Amino acid sequence: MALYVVGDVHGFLTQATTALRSAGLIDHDDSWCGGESKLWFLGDLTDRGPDGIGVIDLVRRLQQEAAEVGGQVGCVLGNHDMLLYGSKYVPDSPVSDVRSVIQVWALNGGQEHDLKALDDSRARWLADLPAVVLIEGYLLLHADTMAYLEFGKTLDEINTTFHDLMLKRDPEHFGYQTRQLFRRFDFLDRDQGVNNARFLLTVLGGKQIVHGHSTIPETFGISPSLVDGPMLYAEDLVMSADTGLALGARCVAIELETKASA
Ligand SMILES: [Mn+2]
Repeated sequence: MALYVVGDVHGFLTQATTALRSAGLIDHDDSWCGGESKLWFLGDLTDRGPDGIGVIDLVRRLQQEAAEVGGQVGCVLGNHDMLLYGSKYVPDSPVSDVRSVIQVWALNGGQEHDLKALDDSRARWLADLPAVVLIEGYLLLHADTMAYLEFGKTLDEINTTFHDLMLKRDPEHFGYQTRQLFRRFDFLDRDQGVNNARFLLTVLGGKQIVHGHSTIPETFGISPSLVDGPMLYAEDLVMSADTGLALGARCVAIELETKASA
């Protein structure tokens, strides 16, 4: 049983299917052929790229196909997934004193055709995504931030808080809470990064944090064309998995070491 993660796809559907095909998870028809493998996306399926809705639909279909053969496909909630969702239901909810949800979404690569095509079924699927997942000892989350602990002190508490936030669609809170997931670099800090990572793993469990959100080229100063896999840092307690598709990097399905694969 293998475990794969994919960082922020951001609407780059073709790049995502290419990556999944070369990992042997989908076939030439884009159908699941990964058997009992597990595949987790790290959030931000939409915005920036050409076909965010196509990416949502791909993940949903693979989720079904994988489940039918004992595999698993999942996704954790990203800030862009929240912004797209919020742009449909609470567009005027303030994110800051001067910006609303739909303004922040539009300024950060929001695509009008994605918003138009976000029907209730797709939106409900987004609302049901977990924010944090512990699988095979890996703590999967979207953003490299300690802000998750402001939503709860256990995985269940955090996920329930996000779920309620999505379902309630309360314009007073939605934007401000979404903003918490804009935060980043909490594990990169020279003094506190390792301590932060260790603390989060102690509270929520797991041996390594795996995140998207902050691209490897921007975070580590690497040319996008040279990024061909994840980046470990903070004494290897943290893995950065966002290769930076919107910067021109390729999409990579990263295989994580599991007891079965070791
Ligand atoms: Mn992102």
